[in-house]
Amino acid sequence: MKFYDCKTAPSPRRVRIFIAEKGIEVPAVQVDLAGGEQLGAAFKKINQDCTVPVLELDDGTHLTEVFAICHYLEEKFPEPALLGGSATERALVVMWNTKIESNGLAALAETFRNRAKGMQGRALTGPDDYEQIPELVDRGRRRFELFMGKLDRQLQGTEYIVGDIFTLADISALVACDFAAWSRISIDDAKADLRRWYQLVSARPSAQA
Ligand SMILES: N[C@@H](CCC(=O)N[C@@H](CS)C(=O)NCC(=O)O)C(=O)O
Repeated sequence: MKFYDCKTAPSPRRVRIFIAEKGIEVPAVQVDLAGGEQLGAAFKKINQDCTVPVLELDDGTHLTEVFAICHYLEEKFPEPALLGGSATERALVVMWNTKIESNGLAALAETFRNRAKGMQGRALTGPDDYEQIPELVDRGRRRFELFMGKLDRQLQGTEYIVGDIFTLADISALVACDFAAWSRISIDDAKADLRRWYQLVSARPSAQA
């Protein structure tokens, strides 16, 4: 296997944490996103969507999308389970991971990509250029702040997002909370359960990945 990574980007970090929790070694190559390597002909052959992470399998298959990569790694390296144990847990992990992607990470990307100078003309990932829409900066911020309230309510009375087990949902939410800092969004004092959870998951060695 070969892992196409970018040390500074949030999406591949989700996979790096997943790999660290599994205790496996996957050789990684860094893709220079700031330099536009993802838009070049060589990388387009690997992923026509021009994004990282990508996991290259030994038969040459390229897996893109964080969830697809984690799903594959969970099948190949089942322990420790990071996508849930029972049918209900597995469904809840998919459910929360989907919510975190669409209401959390996408909201933050909206804020960041429509504001940052370096993202002018690159407001969306992919091979096609999109201009920034300044109105989306505040909307994305508001969406994420409201979503943190939902996470806080979900965490009332549970250690992790899906009950008492650490899962991909926690990994995705941790990466989202750290990505939020890029837009100077932090967890306010009123969200006591979210703060408690953030300290817990940030203290895991895998959070350094
Ligand atoms: N839905 C994708 C999102 C991947 C993504 O957005 N990756 C970003 C880095 S966080 C990227 O490759 N950006 C390239 C660019 O900005 O051109 C996934 O789950 O893997």
